[in-house]
Amino acid sequence: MHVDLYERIWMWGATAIIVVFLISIGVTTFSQAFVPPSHIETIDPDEVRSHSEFGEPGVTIHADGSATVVVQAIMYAFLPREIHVPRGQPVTFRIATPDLIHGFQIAQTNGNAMVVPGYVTQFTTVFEEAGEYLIVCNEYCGIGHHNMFGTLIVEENPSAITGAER
Ligand SMILES: [Cu+2]
Repeated sequence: MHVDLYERIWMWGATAIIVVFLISIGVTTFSQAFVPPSHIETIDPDEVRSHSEFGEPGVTIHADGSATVVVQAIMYAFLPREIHVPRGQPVTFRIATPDLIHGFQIAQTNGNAMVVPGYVTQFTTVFEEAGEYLIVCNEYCGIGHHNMFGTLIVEENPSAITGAER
């Protein structure tokens, strides 16, 4: 079958672009820990506020130095409003909402997930630099959406984190 030269150039060009995209997805998946956030764990939105875990959001530091952060995303805040986590340790975020879809984006990090009613959003990341980070809701959630933010403080010294995170 005869394929015109220009046609062939376009076909090879399109194929090359697809290959580049697939490689970039693969590279970012493994080098930058881009992962799907959901672990397909469900939760009744009506029970989030009184839930044994999500009803008392906060930070738990484990014996190995890693941390688990339980967050309630509500109209229009993240609870706890200020989150303290250790630097250089795996930090697992577990987030649920009692109302509607929110975003949970930790600016200037790879922490960025959707919070969907009925599901527990979970992801794990490591913060290599101590400092203060802004957490924003990046899914429009209503009239107070622009006020929906929180603060993440990555502590150089984990012993500074003492149960005052509520
Ligand atoms: Cu929101």
